Amino acid sequence: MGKVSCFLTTLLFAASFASAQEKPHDMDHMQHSHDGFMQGHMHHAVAKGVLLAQSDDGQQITLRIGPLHLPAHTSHMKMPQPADLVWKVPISGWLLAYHPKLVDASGGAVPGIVLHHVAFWNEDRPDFLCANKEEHIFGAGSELTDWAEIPGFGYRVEQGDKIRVETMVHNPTATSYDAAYLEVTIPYRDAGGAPVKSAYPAWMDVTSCGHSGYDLPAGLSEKSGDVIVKYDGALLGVGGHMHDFAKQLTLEDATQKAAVATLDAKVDEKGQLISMPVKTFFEQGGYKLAAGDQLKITATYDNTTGKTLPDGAMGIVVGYFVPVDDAAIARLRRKPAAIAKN
Ligand SMILES: [Cu+2]
Repeated sequence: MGKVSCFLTTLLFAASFASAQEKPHDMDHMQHSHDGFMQGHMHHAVAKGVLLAQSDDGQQITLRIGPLHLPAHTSHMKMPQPADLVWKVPISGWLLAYHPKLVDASGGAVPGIVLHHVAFWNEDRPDFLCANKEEHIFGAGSELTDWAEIPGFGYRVEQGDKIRVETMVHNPTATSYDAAYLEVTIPYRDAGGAPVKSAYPAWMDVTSCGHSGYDLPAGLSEKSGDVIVKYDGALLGVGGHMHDFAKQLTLEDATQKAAVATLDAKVDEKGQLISMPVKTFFEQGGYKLAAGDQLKITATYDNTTGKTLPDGAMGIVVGYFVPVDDAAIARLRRKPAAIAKN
């Protein structure tokens, strides 16, 4: 099992219109199963001495997580894992992008493959679609997905917001890394500067608001879930997250009886996921959703292994949502520790 966190495809569409030079590879790699999304069920030994440091040059904040001691040929289950760390956001304003990389103690490159996943959760805010979850604002796996800036939009933070940083590492390579660091550079716009519009990550899951992973039966299978949008607004675009043997992910507005997006998975001859497409609505001013609309998400797989793959599937449509009335979502706060952690 497992490699990558369920991260956003958001950047996928961000990349597709914000930065034409984005490597296609950055925009697809979602094939790995993972335990990162709501990982309540994993129990790893804890790696000692892993700290989160930050620097701020006035335009961007760089977070540095480490040192990570990564012996060769070590699975994520055998590898001691960093405890969740908390990043206290030092500014009020908007986070504009997330650029992850891995380095060694002297700044040399460390291959992304040793990152199983990293996920950022805003502990102070609920997900606007699933209030039982924290707001999931960034994620990446071994592809070190770069979340490009969407010009004119950002994720609003208040000084002191606590972002929980969940990191899982492993090392399938033959090289040991003694002291690796995960760095995430986050350009931001200070609240005192020219404002940008707030966009919120929207995770629309075939398990509705439950745990994202589910058992994948042999052969053709289809799973659907739904979620109610409580706010008028628009989706800027959507991408998808599935695992191996994926065929298709669809998003419908069941209330409006409209197909929002159909995302056909690209797999290789063995069924390994190569990529999921991205559909943008940004150019037309976004795909409009109305408060009360029921969104239906459906994932189709064709598991050719002949056996059930436990926790082998996910189906998540991920996008950015811009509400008509920003204040309605901006004011959402959650009580600390309402969500159990491992
Ligand atoms: Cu997944």
